[in-house]
Amino acid sequence: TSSKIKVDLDNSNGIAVMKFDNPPVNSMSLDFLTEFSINLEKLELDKSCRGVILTSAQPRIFSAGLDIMDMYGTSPEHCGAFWKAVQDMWLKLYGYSKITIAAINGASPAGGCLMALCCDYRIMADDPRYSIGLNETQLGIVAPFWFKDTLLNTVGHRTTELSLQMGIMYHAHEALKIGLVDQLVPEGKVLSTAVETLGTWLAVPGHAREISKSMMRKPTVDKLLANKEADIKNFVSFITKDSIQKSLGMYLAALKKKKA
Ligand code: CO8
Repeated sequence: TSSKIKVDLDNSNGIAVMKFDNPPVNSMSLDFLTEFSINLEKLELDKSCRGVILTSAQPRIFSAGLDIMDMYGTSPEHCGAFWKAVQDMWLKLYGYSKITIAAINGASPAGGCLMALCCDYRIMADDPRYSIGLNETQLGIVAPFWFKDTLLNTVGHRTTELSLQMGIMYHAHEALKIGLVDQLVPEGKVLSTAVETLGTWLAVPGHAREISKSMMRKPTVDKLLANKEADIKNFVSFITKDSIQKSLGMYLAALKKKKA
């Protein structure tokens, strides 16, 4: 299988850039998620790496989120394995010891937004065509508690309530306003700004920063760790329901119709 993620570690500054390269929309399939977690693990163990930037090699799209085809018309066994890969991605990234920055150079719905939210800092392309958010309810599905927690920890209770119930996708400017992203820059500067920003984070004493990060995030991570199996069971029984499969089917049809 060919690689869906390109990793480039600059040994002069310790900054690794992970570029998603899973055309057409960088959907997070089981293969993609597995490759992502392996790469992240390798970089965490690599002493020469000090921070990681996540970005996209595809034009206009950071990531379309979880691959709907892994959840639509697949077996309960497949759904379970897929969900475990989503959990493992989140556990690794949200609890990551090193500095992570999302360089969001395109659309970032659902799982794409989740991945960006797991980073320490988010820089987004200043382009009204790009939007970001947890839009799960629009697909007739429910973002699980740890997706909710990740958003809640970033934008607060009221915004999370509105955001999740309505399944809101925020345009870049709105995302900045509610604190879903930290900074907007012209598209051509997203990656260079991420590198510069990572430099300023690297200037902070690493051990103190790392403990501070863990202090903020560990309770949230521990909540899923304590409920991993139950969360998988829950997902499988929910996603394989006829009514939910029907919703996903309708959503997929609408995606294709939009194009025609
Ligand atoms: N999974 C699988 N296929 C996808 C996905 C996806 N997430 N997104 C797009 N595609 C497919 C499209 O169907 C289309 O296929 P085809 O070529 O066969 O028609 C192809 O990719 C290209 O898509 P578009 O033509 O729409 O490309 P555009 O460049 O016009 O738009 C977007 C790109 C903005 C990314 C657009 O495709 C889009 O909005 N996609 C949907 C994104 C979305 O809603 N993702 C949600 C996924 S669910 C999730 O991440 C969390 C689930 C939590 C589960 C909780 C359950 C309990």
